[in-house]
Amino acid sequence: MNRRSAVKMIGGALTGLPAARSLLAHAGEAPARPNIIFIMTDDQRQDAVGAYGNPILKTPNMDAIGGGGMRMTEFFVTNSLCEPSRASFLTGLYSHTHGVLTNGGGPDFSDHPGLRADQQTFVHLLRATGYHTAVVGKWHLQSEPSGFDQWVVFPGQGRYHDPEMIANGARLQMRGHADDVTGDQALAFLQSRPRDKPFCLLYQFKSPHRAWMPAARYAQMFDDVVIPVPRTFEDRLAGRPEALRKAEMAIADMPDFASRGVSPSLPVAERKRLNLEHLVKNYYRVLLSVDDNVGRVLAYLKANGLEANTIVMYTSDNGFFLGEHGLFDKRLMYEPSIRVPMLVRYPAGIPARQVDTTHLTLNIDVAPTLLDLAGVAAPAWMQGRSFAPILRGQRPAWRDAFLYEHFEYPAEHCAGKNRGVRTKKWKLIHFWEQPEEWELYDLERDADETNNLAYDRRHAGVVRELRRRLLELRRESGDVDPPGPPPVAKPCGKGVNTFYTPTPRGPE
Ligand SMILES: [Ca+2]
Repeated sequence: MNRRSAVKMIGGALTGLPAARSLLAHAGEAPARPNIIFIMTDDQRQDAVGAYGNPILKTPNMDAIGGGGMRMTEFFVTNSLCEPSRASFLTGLYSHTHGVLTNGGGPDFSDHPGLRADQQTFVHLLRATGYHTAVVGKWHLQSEPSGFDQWVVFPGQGRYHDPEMIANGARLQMRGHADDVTGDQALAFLQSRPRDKPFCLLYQFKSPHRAWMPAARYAQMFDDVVIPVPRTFEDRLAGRPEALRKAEMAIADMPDFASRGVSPSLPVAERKRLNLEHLVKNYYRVLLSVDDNVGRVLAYLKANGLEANTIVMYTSDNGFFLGEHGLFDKRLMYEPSIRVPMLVRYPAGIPARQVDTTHLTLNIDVAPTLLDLAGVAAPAWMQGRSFAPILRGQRPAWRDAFLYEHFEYPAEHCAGKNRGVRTKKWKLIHFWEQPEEWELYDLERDADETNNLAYDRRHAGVVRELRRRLLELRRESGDVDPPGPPPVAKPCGKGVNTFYTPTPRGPE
């Protein structure tokens, strides 16, 4: 089956095309309530978007979303891992509340069920008020999609080329690149949807997740570009926790590009440099096919008179290290890992050309925000808060700090369990299993997060205040430690990465 016939088949098979009479009856009628297209990518850090200032990658269609509405710079995930963050976007809850703590698998969380079908999401709530709902592309939660009239998703992580999909339970073999196939499914949904209801489409891409396999048309893109080395590329993690040096996230040790000649026998410096080139170029290449497919859907909205009354929101489930601190992957609380794009366009409801650099907004805020914009009251149990007033150009009183948490350990990458609190100026990070370790960064003076002040006596007062705030944020959201001392961290992986500098800890 080629892609074009697949579009027709899925589009027709899932809903049946609306009757011609129904189409005529509603032609030209704009629904009173806004349509919603929620676009999510996988592992896209904030600056991997042209509009956020990327010097190499051009993303005109992503940029057009923010340009037609608001681009937010202080938008973060509260857990930089795929499944927990996705569940937070859907439910408006922290990981410790919705219960999806990890991506599943491994000795500590083999019974992890994913998001339960009976857990309410903003999609369930919209559907209950008359929205026609769908998800296409990457779902990635262990459990089957729930709350959708239609769903066409990749099993698990999905494949980049000729992916399988599951359409309302039925397995299908697709042809083409995953991002184009996802775009086809989004258009099939839009073309075949009932015209008498507002719609909510979750349009979710596999890119730019591992293994970064570009569409053929972009395979040679950036071949002649030299990727700049991040300022902290040679960071040897001096003064940082042992937990960090044990994390198996060193870009020198990435196995992904062995087939391109990056052999473990090469010197460390050379491996690092080659892996950086391959990683960044392919990460950017797959984002080009995302941008194409964002453009296809924006063009459909325009051509069909849906532009004004459709909310288009663009974000990612977590960020990604591209060589900062000599790392790849995510999980840690450093900025490249937790800061993701947030672009929102809604011409009928929010002004264009806005940039918000002020408010700390979070993945848990998205569910209440979309409900608010759709005129549906967010339930009191949601822990996030609607940022619709900010999108409308108001400046409401807002949070001054947020809680971050990461639980998937021991597991792939061996990133220890950690949580922390971030304000505009400070970030306190706590690896809470024994031996406990702390990090403190002054984000105004040390944006690169290399100077750990947690054990500096002059900052003891700041540490004390942030520890109090961390505890407060946890208690407010129902996260309370069980009685007794914290558990001892289990062993994971090979131990300490040898090419980092072991540094004695400062005073407690
Ligand atoms: Ca992810």
